[in-house]
Parts: sequence; structure tokens; C-alpha cells
Amino acid sequence: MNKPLLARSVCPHDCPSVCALDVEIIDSRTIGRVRGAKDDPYTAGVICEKVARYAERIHHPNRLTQPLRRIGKKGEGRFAPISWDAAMDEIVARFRQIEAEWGPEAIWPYHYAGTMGHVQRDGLDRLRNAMGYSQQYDTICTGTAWPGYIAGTGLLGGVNPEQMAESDCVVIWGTNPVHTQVNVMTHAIRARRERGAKLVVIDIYRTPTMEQADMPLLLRPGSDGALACAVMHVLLRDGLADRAYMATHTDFDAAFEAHLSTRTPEWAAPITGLSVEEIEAFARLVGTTPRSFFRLGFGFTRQRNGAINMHAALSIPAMTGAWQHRGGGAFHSNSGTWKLDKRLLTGADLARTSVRELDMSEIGPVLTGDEKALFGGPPVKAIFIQNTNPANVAPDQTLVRQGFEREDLFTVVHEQFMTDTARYADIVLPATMFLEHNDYYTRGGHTRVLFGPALVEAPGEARSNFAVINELLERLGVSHETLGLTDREVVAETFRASGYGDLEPIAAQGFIDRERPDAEARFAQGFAWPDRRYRFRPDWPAVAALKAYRWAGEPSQMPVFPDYWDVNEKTDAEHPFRLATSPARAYLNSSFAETPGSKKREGDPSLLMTSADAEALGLAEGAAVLVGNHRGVVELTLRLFDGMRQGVVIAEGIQPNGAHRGGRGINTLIGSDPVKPFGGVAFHDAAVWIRPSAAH
Ligand SMILES: Nc1nc2c(c(=O)[nH]1)N[C@H]1C(S)=C(S)[C@@H](COP(=O)(O)OP(=O)(O)OC[C@H]3O[C@@H](n4cnc5c(=O)[nH]c(N)nc54)[C@H](O)[C@@H]3O)O[C@H]1N2
Ligand SMILES: Nc1nc2c(c(=O)[nH]1)N[C@H]1C(S)=C(S)[C@@H](COP(=O)(O)OP(=O)(O)OC[C@H]3O[C@@H](n4cnc5c(=O)[nH]c(N)nc54)[C@H](O)[C@@H]3O)O[C@H]1N2
Ligand code: SF4
Ligand SMILES: [Mo]
Repeated sequence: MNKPLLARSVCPHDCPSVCALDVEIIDSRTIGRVRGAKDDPYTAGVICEKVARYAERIHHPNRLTQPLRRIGKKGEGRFAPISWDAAMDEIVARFRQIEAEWGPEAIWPYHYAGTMGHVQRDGLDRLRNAMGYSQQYDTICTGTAWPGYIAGTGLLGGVNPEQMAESDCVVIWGTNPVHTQVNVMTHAIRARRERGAKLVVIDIYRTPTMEQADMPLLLRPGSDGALACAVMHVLLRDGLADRAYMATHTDFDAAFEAHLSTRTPEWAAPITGLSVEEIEAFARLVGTTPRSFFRLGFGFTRQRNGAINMHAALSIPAMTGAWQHRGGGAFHSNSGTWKLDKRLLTGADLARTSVRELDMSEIGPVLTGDEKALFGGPPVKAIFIQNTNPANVAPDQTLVRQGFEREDLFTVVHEQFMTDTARYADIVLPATMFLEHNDYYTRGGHTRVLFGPALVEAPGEARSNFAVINELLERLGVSHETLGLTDREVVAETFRASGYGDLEPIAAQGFIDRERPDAEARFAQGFAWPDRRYRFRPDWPAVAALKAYRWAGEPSQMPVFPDYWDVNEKTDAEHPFRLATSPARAYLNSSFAETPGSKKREGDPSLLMTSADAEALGLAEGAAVLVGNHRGVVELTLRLFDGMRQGVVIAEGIQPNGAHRGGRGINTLIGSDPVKPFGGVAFHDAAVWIRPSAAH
């Protein structure tokens, strides 16, 4: 038998690893195995199981292959096939009619990062910019993490994460890379194997990542700020702070030192649930190990005090001076370092001024007519969705569902599968997958920008986002440069405009390396604020100005320094448990919920609870439980797991709504109140009650 052809590609999913892939091409329509590229230094031949099994997803019998029109009730899931022409005619007619009656802001193009390819992901902005439709304020994922990081450094960038392999102490803080970005483990474990580095893992439950730690630190949810402050207290107390580094590279002053003087390990112990000895040992480890690498994740920022906690954790290497040493420093994301000029693909030249920007995380309040969320403007009468599944992943599902059930809302969903959101659509359009279109991908968790070419034909009548947006623009009478271009040409133009050079050599190699000089990445010549100093005292208005963030609260309410900020959802007699909804290994957000391998691995939607808590409630392994709060009730299967602090429960993953008895998904329990300072969702911060389900 002939060996299948191997082609280079890149994983399009919303994962910081953005792995370089070698894909077996069986024929013009069929792929075989998918492997991690061995010659890519960050991927290093390793990818997650779910993408290794990609043939299951791309060739899934349930892929959408033709446009559909709703014939059943909203959300019922009954559709009839129609032609692309008829679908487009109807969309354009409805958009025109709604615009005439309510104005263009009554139409809301809504997208996220189901594909991380910029041309296919962000092209929807051409439509909204051209037509004056409502803008989208992107908060759901990065809304708390990024501001917290930028508050310290002034720039969203850090030390090349490959250098974790040269570290003597890798601190994996608030991320579970065994599930969410497996390549972090490759480089962290290499440091342990080759240099005897210590691995510290800080989480709220005993994850498979924590299982591998030399120093596991199991916190109470939302208490990271307290831990960071106590660590800095010890560093100052014991002479482990690098005062010379702080004097030249930070805004460290007597006021901050006085603030930390009361943040003792004894103060932090009851807040965090750690012992004084654990806190002291962690402080000593990072205080005596110059090459300490802080790999800061998203998970610990999905708390109402999350932005503060990110900044507090990031402040530790600024105090030890770990930034000065190879293998030391910090990393969260390099998404602020690409210097891309995306004006062509977003249609920035068409943008109108003073169009309202609706918060994507507040889709529930927006669709149910909340005046504040709508900025007092017209109701949303049409929504056009690409690359996201808000009827499953967005918070406050009771409102989201009410919104999508509105008879007067015209919903179009462009999708690969019949998701919870597509089920609510009036028109469903079939979408291509990454191996069927061209795009480029920025690797937020590393330094490369990769090119992913179209390698196989799309099934049935599936069309790319790029093609669909261009056709809509054309039918709406817009003329724009992109209409005469292919997706590949837009990649080429974007690279050229960004000073990346010609696409052809980049495509042949598969990537362009955007690594910055090491000294720059570790802010050796100064941090990115005008005075070149790391800020222990954040200037939040300056952060807002840098990234066009808007306030979700009073600026004066923010803590002045890193601290334990006690603003999280409180447990009380009625809601005694704290719930976190941490990502599952075999799903990626709402994706892969349809693939057999992933379904088998994840099983029923379940709730992890300690045996002591279960015993107190009279509940046994496998019991059906109701989990609720004022937002709604969800049914889950109880799993005993003694890997959390008592009173903490974990529901891993975002299972499809329909996988739950009762049809209500986990985000029913999560609030959509914008997290301070600039919005975002506290996905791991909910107070709930738990009862046995009457059904069992
Ligand atoms: N409870 C809970 N909820 C969460 C989270 C959590 O931790 N807990 N995490 C949150 C986070 S961080 C995020 S980022 C969100 C993400 O949630 P989603 O935005 O729903 O993310 P995905 O599942 O990655 O992608 C959504 C859809 O994009 C589709 N898609 C992929 N490629 C294309 C394409 O090229 N064209 C089109 N038209 N569609 C495509 C996929 O089929 C998929 O259905 O979820 C959030 N929700
Ligand atoms: N398999 C898989 N991979 C994924 C995803 C997925 O759903 N599944 N989602 C993708 C997306 S969109 C993103 S944004 C990234 C996110 O990936 P990560 O940065 O890893 O963030 P999370 O997965 O939200 O949470 C990571 C860990 O933080 C923990 N955590 C929650 N609250 C706290 C806290 O208060 N303190 C501390 N110390 N820890 C806390 C959670 O329990 C979880 O184990 O992963 C991506 N990769
Ligand atoms: S989901 Fe993440 S770890 Fe898995 S292949 Fe894609 S980029 Fe790599
Ligand atoms: Mo995310």
C-alpha cells in the first residue's frame, strides 16, 4: 500500500498551544491520522488526543452539509434543506427590513474563537463595519486575565515559554495544561528531567497537572491574591526580594512595603486554606531560585477578583527579579506582540463612528431587552453567529434561552454541527473546517505565526466564513477590496501589510517566527509603561486606555495594591457550596462534544464532591443531584473525589445542554454580571446549593 501523503497544517482550536500538525491526506476528500509536528520546537511532536482523532470530527456523519430553514418551533431542531440562494435571499431581505424599521444597530453579528484563524474568525467585522451593525465587546475569555497582566507589565507578552525547559522552578498557576494546553507539560517536565527543576502547581482541585507537582498548592477558589501577598511579605521579611532590581525596574515604594507588612502567612492561611508552612516553603523556593518561571493561566482569573489575582501573582517575579535570568520570568500570552495590520480583513476602513458595542458575555441580558446592556438603544432583532455556541457556553443560560426563543428574533447560525445554538436558528448555514479553507494562526502560547492551507474538499455545500461574509457584502451592495480576493490572498495581503514578507516562503515553511529578542521579552530595558517600570500599583485607567477597555464598575473601588479582594460570590446557609466549571480534557469548550472518543472519555455531565461533603448530605457515588442558585437548576451525576477543599465542587467541561437530564447546561448557574474592572465572566465563581434529584 502507498504511504499517505503528509501535509503540514495547524490546529485551529481555541487553545494557546496552536500546534503545528502533520496530517495524512488519503485522497482529495479524506484525511487519516493527525500528528504533532516533530520539527516544531514548541509542539515537539505532542498533541492532545482529541485532535489526534480529528478524522472523527471532520468526517463525522452529522456534519452540516446544506443550508437549512427552520420548520419546527424555536429550539425544537426541526429544519428543511434550502438552497444557498434562498438562504441568502432571506437573510438579506430580513436584514434590510429590520434595518429600515429599527436601524442598523438592531442587527448584531456575534462571533468568537471556534476557529483561531484570523481571516475566518474576524472577517465578520467587515460585515458590521460596512453596515453599521452593533459592535461586539470581546470579554468572555480574556476579559479579566489580560487587564490583570497588562496592569503590571504594560504589554501582553512574556518570556519564550520554551525556556521553561531551562528553569529550576516552574510555577504553573491557575491553568491545567494536561487538559488545556498539553505542550506546557512537555517543556516543564523537560526542566525537571534535565535539571531537577521543581514543579509547583496552584489550583483549586487536584488536577492531573497537580498530580505531577513536586509542590502542589490546593487553594480555596479566588484566594490567589492572598497567597501572592503572603509570598511577597516573606520575600521582604527574609531578605529574598531583589531590592536593586525593584529600584531600577519597578515602582516599589514604602507604601507598598507597608501594605504587605500585614499580609503575613498567618493572615493568608485561613483565606487560602493552605498551612503557614506551605506558604513559607513556596516563598522560600521562589525566593531562592533565580530561574523561576511563572506560567500564569486563564483559569484563576475566572473569579470576580480574577484580574487582581493575575496582577498579584505576576508581581512575585517582579519582586524576586526572576525576569533577569534565562529560564526565569513570567508568561501568560504573547497576543500583544504580533504587530499585525488586520485592517483589510476586518474592513476597518468602512467602520462608522459611535456605533454601540454590546458585551458578548451579556448576550442573555441583551437578547432579553435589558436597557443597560443595550445602552438604551434598539432591541436586537437579528443575530448572525459564526464560530461560537452561546446557547451553551455563555453565562446566565436562563436568559440566553429566553432570548433565543423570542419569536421576533431572526437568528442565523453558520456552523459545522447542529449545536445548541444552531438548534435555535431560523437559518442554519454549513461551514467548512480548517483543512478545507486557508488561514493564518497566531500562537498565543508561544512565538510563532503559522499558516494552514486548504488541503481537502469541503463536504456537500459547506462554505467558509470568508466566502459567506463576502457574498453577504455583495448582496447588501457593499464594495470592498476583499470581494475580489481569495482567503489565501487576504492572508498574503495581511502578511505584507504587517511587514511579515511574502506568503509563499512562509507557507512553504509552515510558519514565521515572531520571537522577540530575549532581553526585550524579559523587559530588560524596562517594562512597557512610559516610566519603564513594572507597576505594583496598577493604573487601571491607563490599562483601559491602552486596550480600549470600558469600565464595569467604579475605578475608585479597585484595590490600590495586590491584595485579597473579597468580592466573589458568597456562600451562605442557603448556598453552601462554591462551584467551578473547569475545562474537560476531551472537549474543547463546546467542541468535540459530538466525537465518539471524546464522549466516551467524558461520560455523563457530573459533579466532583469530597466524600465528607457527600456524606454530610447523605449522597453516594453516582447519585443524581440537582445543583442550583437564583439563576436556575442543573442536574448532574455525583462523583466522589477527595481533591478539593471541603465546600468546593467542580463540574468539568461544558457538556451540550441536551446531555443533561432536564436539558439545562452548566452555564445556567453562572452569572453574566461583568467582572471588574473591564468585564468578563466569573465561570469558576458561583455559590450553589446541592440536593438529591427527586427523579432517583
Ligand atoms: N462553564 C464554562 N463555560 C465556559 C468556559 C468555562 O471554563 N466554563 N470557558 C469560556 C471560554 S474561555 C470560552 S473561549 C468560550 C468558548 O466557547 P465557544 O465560542 O462556543 O467555543 P468553541 O467550542 O471553541 O467553538 C464554537 C463553535 O465554533 C464552530 N466553528 C469552528 N470553526 C468554525 C469555522 O471555521 N466557521 C464556523 N462558522 N464555525 C466554526 C465549532 O463547530 C463550535 O461549535 O466558552 C466559555 N464558556
Ligand atoms: N481540553 C480542553 N482544552 C482547552 C479548553 C477546554 O475547554 N478543554 N478551553 C480552551 C480555552 S478557550 C481556554 S481560554 C484555555 C483555558 O485554559 P486554562 O488557562 O487552563 O484555564 P481554565 O481551564 O479555565 O482553568 C484552569 C484551572 O484553573 C483552576 N481554577 C479555577 N479557579 C481558580 C482559582 O481561584 N485559583 C486557582 N489557582 N485556580 C483556579 C481550574 O480549576 C482549572 O483547573 O484552555 C483552552 N484549552
Ligand atoms: S487543541 Fe491545543 S493541544 Fe490539542 S492539538 Fe490543538 S493546539 Fe494542540
Ligand atoms: Mo477561552
